[in-house]
This record gives sequence, C-alpha cells and structure tokens, in this order.
Amino acid sequence: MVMEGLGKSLRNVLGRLGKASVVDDELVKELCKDLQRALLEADVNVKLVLEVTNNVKERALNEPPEAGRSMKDHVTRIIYDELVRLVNNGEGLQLKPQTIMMVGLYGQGKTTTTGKLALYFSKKGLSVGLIGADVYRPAALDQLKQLGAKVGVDVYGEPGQSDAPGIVQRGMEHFKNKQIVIIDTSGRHALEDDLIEEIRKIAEVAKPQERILVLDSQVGQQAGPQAEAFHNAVGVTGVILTKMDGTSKGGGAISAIQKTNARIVFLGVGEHIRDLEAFDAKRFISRLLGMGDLSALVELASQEIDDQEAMEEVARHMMSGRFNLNDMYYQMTAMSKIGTLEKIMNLIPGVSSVSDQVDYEATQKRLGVFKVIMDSMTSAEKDDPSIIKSKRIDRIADGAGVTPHDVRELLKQYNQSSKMMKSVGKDRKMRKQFMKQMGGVDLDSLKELQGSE
Ligand SMILES: Nc1nc2c(ncn2[C@@H]2O[C@H](COP(=O)(O)OP(=O)(O)OP(=O)(O)O)[C@@H](O)[C@H]2O)c(=O)[nH]1
Ligand SMILES: [Mg+2]
Repeated sequence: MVMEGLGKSLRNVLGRLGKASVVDDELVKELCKDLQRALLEADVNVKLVLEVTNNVKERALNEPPEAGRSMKDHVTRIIYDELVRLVNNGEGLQLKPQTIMMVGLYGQGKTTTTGKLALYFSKKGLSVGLIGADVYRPAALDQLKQLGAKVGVDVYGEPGQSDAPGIVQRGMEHFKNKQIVIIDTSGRHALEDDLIEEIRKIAEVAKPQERILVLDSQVGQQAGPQAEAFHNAVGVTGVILTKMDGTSKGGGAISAIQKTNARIVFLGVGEHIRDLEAFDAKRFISRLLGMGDLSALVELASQEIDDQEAMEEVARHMMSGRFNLNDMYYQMTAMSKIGTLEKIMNLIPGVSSVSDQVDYEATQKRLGVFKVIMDSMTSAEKDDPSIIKSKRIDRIADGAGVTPHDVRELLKQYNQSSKMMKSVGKDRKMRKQFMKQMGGVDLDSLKELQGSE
C-alpha cells in the first residue's frame, strides 16, 4: 500500500470520475477530497495540496469544457494539468561548464547514472571528467572506470585511499580543464551521520553547482525523508529517478521534490548507458495516472482548439443566414476530428467517449471526397452552391475525378445542413444542442455581439 500509494490513489480518483453517471458540483468536490487525501499521504506540502485541489475545483466548476469535450474529459484534463504543474519544477541540467555531485542511498543507481550523464554531456560536445569518491566499496572505482571507458571519458580515483574529500579536491585539480566534472559518491543502507558528514565535506571542497539526488523509483514514500536528509546536508538541486523501466511509476518522486524544492531532471529507464530520458512532466504524470495516451490526447485536443476560430466563423455565417460550402466543410472537419479524438479516448480506461450520435468513419470518408470536389469549384460556387446547375455539375465531377452523383451528394448534404442551420438559428434549444456538438461556441453571445455591431 505504501509503495506506489500515490499513483494508485490518483488512478482511483480518475476511476471514480470515469464511472460516475453525472459530473456535478457534488462529485467534483468529492473528487477533490480524494485528491487531497492522496497528495497529503504522499507528503505533498499542505499549502500545495490546497492549491492543487482549489485550482481543480475552481476550474472544473467554472471553465466550460473545450471543443468536443465531455464534462468527464474536461475534469480529467484539469486534474492532469494541475498535477503536471505540481511536478514541473524547473528546467533540466544546463549545458554549461559545471560540477555535479551525485548523492543517494546504496544501490539507487548513482554510479550508473554518473556514466549516463557523462555520455549525455560528451555527446553535447562538452568535455567531461568523472571523480570516483566512493571509498567504501572496493569495486566502486572499477565500476566507474568501466563506465568511463565505455563512453570515452576520463575517470579520476585513488585506489586504496579512504579520504573522500581529499580525493575530490585532487580530482577537481586534475580536471580543472574539463567543462563538466561529475562526482560519484558512496551510498549506505540507511541514512547515517557519517555519510551525511562526508558528502557535506565533499560539497564544501568541490562547490558543485548541481547536487543531484539519485532515487530508485521503487522507494515510494521513503523518498520524502531520504530527500529531506540529503537536502539538509548539501541542498539538493535536482532529482534523477532511476529504474523507471520497472513496474514503479515514480510517485515517490513527488514527495522528494516537495521536500527539496528541486526539479526532476532525468529518468533512468534501464541498465544500459543510453537509458537516460530527459524528464517530461506531462509524460511522467500520464504514466503515474496509468494513461499512456493522455499526452497525445491533450496535444490532439489543443489542435482542436485552434479550429475554434474557424468554428466561430461558421457560427457567424449561420446566424447571418449565409451558410456556405466552406462552412459545411469546416463543420464536417470538426466532427471528424472529434472522431479521431474519440478513438484515443477509448484507449483510456474510465474516460467516456465524446458522443455516440455521429457516424465518424463515414463522415471522414465523405469529407475526403467532398474536399476534392470543392477544390474544383469556383469560390462563387462555394459561396452559393445554388448557382451550380447540371452542366456545371458534370464539369466539376470531371475536374475532381469523381462521378456527377458524388457532386450531387455533396450538394444534397449542403442543402440539408443549410436547412438544419437555419432552423437551429431560430430555435434556442436546438442551438444549444448544436453548440454542444460543435464544441461550445456560444451562439447567443455571438448574436448579441452582432446585434451590438
Ligand atoms: N533497470 C534499471 N537498472 C538500473 C537503472 N539504474 C541503475 N540500475 C541498476 O541498479 C543497480 C545499482 O546501480 P549503481 O549505479 O551501482 O547504484 P549506486 O547508487 O552507485 O550504488 P552504490 O554505489 O552501491 O551505493 C545496478 O545493477 C544498475 O545496473 C535503471 O534506470 N534501470
Ligand atoms: Mg555506486
């Protein structure tokens, strides 16, 4: 229960949302309570927890859902957004000359990650030197030297020496011409005063700009106290979460960054030297929530928002009684996009589909044909298709490489849509229904706007 508690309880929150039959104020408030509990249990600072949950509540109850999004998806997106914001604590490691010190408990992945960072920086064209300051494990220096050899980076160490701060001091001198110096320190089974004292002394000698806490993603809730102790000793500036290739989703990292106010800079995603991934808050939260495709979904949904302008244009035309072929095309495109969106939504457990009233696939197919036909029309024809007579239909069909029947289909569809638009424009209830489908363009306020023009 302690391990991965956060990810699990967050997934439960979303699961509850997914199963709900209606999303009302009551549910949003309850979800926020669950969310609060989950974050507090993960040691997230009370003030931040309240900030996150207040934002979720405020936005869920006041922001209208975006284009083509149901209330459930809207609230899911808001929770996701706010969690992303919570872990988005700053930029990654800078590509400039600097000294980096690795700290962490035994076996968390410090030495391996030192090698990965060496490769990362040298691939970026910076010269790198590694200092082996783990004087307790005899094999530690050999391990670092092997990694150094693998990536073609020099390693400084003093076999048999036990004065770690002294080694680091001489190592710094040895590497004074290197742009990046990374210091690998020793770990312990548990936090002990002498370990803390040693890394404190090393930090004093090396004055590293970055003090990176290396955390095994499996540590779960223990991450908080560990991070705090290291932070008190050397002031942790960044966190690297390792073994993210395993089953852990890294929820503990949230408590670690809360305790240190540091940012996560990289994820270790395997034992191989190349298995280092730049930290991406969106991807991290998607993974934590068990929503592999959510960031793709969110990207797609933002494209959708770009179409808002086009949609408003359609709505404006409609209100003025000028619903032309281009408008219809936009309208159909919006529908087909919602169709794509729906496919992705279906991949996400607990997230409802957008709408089941529209035959998306057929719409998409038809759209392709319509587009070709419209490309063979003049703009006057697209503006007012009623001027298209039978001779012209044949010519358009020829130009588009389709049958005259296809062109007539398009015109028929247009006539239907145009008729529907007219009645929608008149009927308040239908207008609402239509707006729901079109993604929330507020026709009434548009009308007012036009009235005031
Ligand atoms: N799967 C996986 N294994 C990793 C990752 N990072 C490190 N390891 C493995 O974890 C084990 C410990 O890694 P080390 O780099 O030796 O850890 P350390 O913190 O230096 O350990 P000490 O020096 O003994 O304190 C090794 O077997 C690594 O191969 C990772 O991102 N994924
Ligand atoms: Mg080590």
